[in-house]
Order: sequence, then structure tokens, then C-alpha cells
Amino acid sequence: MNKTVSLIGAPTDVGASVRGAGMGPDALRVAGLYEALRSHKLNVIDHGNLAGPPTPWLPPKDGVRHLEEVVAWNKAVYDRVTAVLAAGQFPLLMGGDHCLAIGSISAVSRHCRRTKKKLRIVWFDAHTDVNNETISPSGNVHGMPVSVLLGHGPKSLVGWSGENAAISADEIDFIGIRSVDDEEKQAIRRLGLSVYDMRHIDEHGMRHTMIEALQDVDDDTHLHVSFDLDCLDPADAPGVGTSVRGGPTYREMQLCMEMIADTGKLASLDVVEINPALDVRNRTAELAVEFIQSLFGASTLAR
Ligand code: HAR
Ligand code: MN
Ligand code: MN
Ligand code: MN
Repeated sequence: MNKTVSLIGAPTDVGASVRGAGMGPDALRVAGLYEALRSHKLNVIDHGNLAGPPTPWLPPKDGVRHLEEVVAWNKAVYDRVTAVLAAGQFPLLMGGDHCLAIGSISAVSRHCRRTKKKLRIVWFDAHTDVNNETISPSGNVHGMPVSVLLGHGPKSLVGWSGENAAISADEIDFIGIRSVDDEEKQAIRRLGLSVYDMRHIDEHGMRHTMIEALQDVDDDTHLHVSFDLDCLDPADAPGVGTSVRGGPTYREMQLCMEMIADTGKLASLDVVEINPALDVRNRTAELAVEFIQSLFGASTLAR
């Protein structure tokens, strides 16, 4: 039986620093995500968009912006991802900003515990997103999801997986990092996170980096990819809210996707931070669709 991919739209910029990521799901639809996956002989269900509150655009309170609205959106994501996994389908979250990984990965973590799978996460990003309400310079929750998932964050966002920490530090690897706040650097060291920054990729190459990141993926692994499009070089992906120059090239990113596809263990995916208001003719969403196809096994010589 063919795999069924469930597309889940979460049209919000509730955790972001600038407006626009809420248009991400439709940008991916316009770029042909549904048709592209169908052409790879996958069953695809587009569940449409989840509903949630508008972004109030207020300053932080107790170190966090829009906490109540962030909780509401993530609750909707958590519930839908949980249902899709329970139905034996592949959840593909179309963000929306990266705060939504809290709901998505909390659901994946609970599912892994229930099904006795080993969870591995690859986090593609220019940023490590390991701030929390006490150290974040901005209060924007899209800079905090990893910290929340590790059990350090606002009470109303922590513990959704059934454990205080949805993930442990050794279950996540970061690829493409080049922007880390001062106190995030301390947190990374304290927690012992595996951060493959751009210098590592420059020195060792993307192939070696991905071999390291995927080395303990085995038959019992549920592999989750959290793909923040600002990981890419902004020359290729201009449609993101917080771009940082000096990212991986198109080919380097394709290699990542192909190596992940080769594991055969990819079981859930977040595609986040596409900001159509800042994009050039939907280029960033089109790029995302190309990468997603590669994640599902499209490659130059694949039949
Ligand atoms: N580190 C900064 C902050 O926490 C910027 C974070 C930007 N995050 C994203 N997601 N776009 O990776 O405010
Ligand atoms: Mn991010
Ligand atoms: Mn980012
Ligand atoms: Mn190395």
C-alpha cells in the first residue's frame, strides 16, 4: 500500500518577528505541493487549514509574545498531527512560523513513545531556536521551540508529550546554523546539543555532515525533519522573515534531502517560515516543493 501524506496548513505568524508567514500554506499549494507529491505515487490528503486566533502584534509579557495565541495554534497542530499519526499517515505541517514545531514534535514524541520507536530529529535552520522566556532577546516564540521541547519554557507550552521534556538533547541535530544569540550559545554548551554550523559544513562538506547527523538512524527510528526555509542561502530563498546570508547552496540542500530519503525512515515533516509577503514570485515556496519531492525520494536518476 502506498504511503498517505496528510497536508496540514497552519496559517499563522503568531511566533514570528514580522508579518507574512501565515500565507505559507497557500504559497505551498500554489507552488504545486499536492500535485508534486501525487506525481511520486503517494496518496495525498489536503486537510485544509487549521483555525486559530489572529496575531495581536503586542510586545512581550514576562519575556514572551502572544503566549495565549501561541498555545491555541500549537494545540490545534498537536491535535491534528496526533490524529494523522494515529491513522497511520504521514503528517506534513505547512507553516506558519517555527513556533508550531512545539505542537508538531510534541505529538510525534508521544506517538514514538506509544509505538516504541526511537525518535530522531534533523532541524534545518539558520538559527538554533533554543531561546526561552528568560533569555530571548525578542520574546518571539519561533526562537524558542527547541528549548520548550527540551522542557525549558513557558509552563503552558511544556509537557504536552506526556513527559516534561518531549525530546532529549541527543535526539536532535541542527544543520546550517549561522545565527545564535549569546545566551543561546551557553545553553547549547550546557545541554550538549549537536550543532553542525556553517563552518562545520564548510570544513567537512555536507555529505560528511549528514553522515554524522544520520549515523544512529536504524530500523526502529521515526525520523522527523523540521525544515525552516531560512536555513537556505537568502539568494535562493528570499521569502523568509529572518534571513541570514551564508547558508547552504541549492545543491548542498538537495544532497541533505536525498540522504534523508535514502534512510527510508522519514515519518513526519514541518515546512515553516516561508513568508510570501517578502518573496519574489513564490520562488521560496517553489524551492520548498522541490526539496520536499527529494525528501520523498525524487532524485535525478530515480524512476
Ligand atoms: N534568535 C532570534 C530570536 O530568538 C531570532 C530567531 C529567528 N527564528 C526563526 N526561526 N526565524 O528559526 O529572536
Ligand atoms: Mn527556526
Ligand atoms: Mn530560522
Ligand atoms: Mn566532522
